[in-house]
Amino acid sequence: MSKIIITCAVTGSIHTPSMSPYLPVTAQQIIDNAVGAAEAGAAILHLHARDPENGRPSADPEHFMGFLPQIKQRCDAVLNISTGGSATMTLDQRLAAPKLAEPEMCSLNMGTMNFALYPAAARISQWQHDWEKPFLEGSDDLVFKNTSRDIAQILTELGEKRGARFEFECYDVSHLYMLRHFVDRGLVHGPLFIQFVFGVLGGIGPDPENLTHMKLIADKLFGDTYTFSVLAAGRHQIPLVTMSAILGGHVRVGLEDSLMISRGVLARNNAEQVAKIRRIVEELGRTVATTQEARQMLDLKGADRTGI
Ligand code: KMH
Ligand code: ZN
Repeated sequence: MSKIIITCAVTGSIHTPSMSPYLPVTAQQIIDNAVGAAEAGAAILHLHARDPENGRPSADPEHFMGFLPQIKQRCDAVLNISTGGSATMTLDQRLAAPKLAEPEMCSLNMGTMNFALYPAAARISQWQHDWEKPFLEGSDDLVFKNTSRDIAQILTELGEKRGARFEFECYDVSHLYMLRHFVDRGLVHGPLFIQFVFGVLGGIGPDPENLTHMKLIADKLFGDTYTFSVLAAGRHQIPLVTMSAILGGHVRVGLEDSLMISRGVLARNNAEQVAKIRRIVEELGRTVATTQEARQMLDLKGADRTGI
């Protein structure tokens, strides 16, 4: 089996500060968490930004540049900037920072969907910031927009023009066919790095049968031109990424996807989750890929060719 790439998604735009005191919000918290995750074995760092004043998801390039250079100085991990941002942002807002930073890697969400966060609101009694409750509760009428035109624009602006390669976020089987469509249009070229996303309310459920089915269809559509990784939300994170490691896939952890380190116990930082999945995959006999091995496997342009 190939070496296994560990991705760490440091803060994201799903969880809010009232859910965990350990959610990285300020530039320094994001830097320390990212570097700690890299030191624990993460070869790729998947990065969103937040307003340091209140922890709200931010698309502001200033917020991204408040941590990207320092992370780059302190570790050699691949910097992967989200083009998903938050479902509340316009596409232009979501692309502002990655167009400026010209990273080696960006996420690319392969379909429009519901992105229902509101069930989490019911579990919070003490709100730290006034934006949190309406942000979560308003997601019952929120569309995470990723039309074919949006996808083509991201591929052109960040891939063709700026040399980024992609973490293709596939939340359902249909997204695999959309990715195949862009391969057929000549806008996407291998090696493909496909992130199977499980457990987002609006995407495919976190059932093991869905992982084997997504892999079956991806094998059929992409053959040996792809490798897959798995992320799963909340309590499903470790079981499903472990299953991915068993099936020869890569893994993604991080506080973007789950705030927990074990049942009922909050993770104090991202490195704890990276260390946990590293222990598991090494016990399974997998060898963790270095940052350079990840770059070679995914045909990335190199850290010296970014705008960071
Ligand atoms: N938040 C994850 C479920 C992105 O940033 O582009 C998927 C994700 C999307 O990370
Ligand atoms: Zn993300």
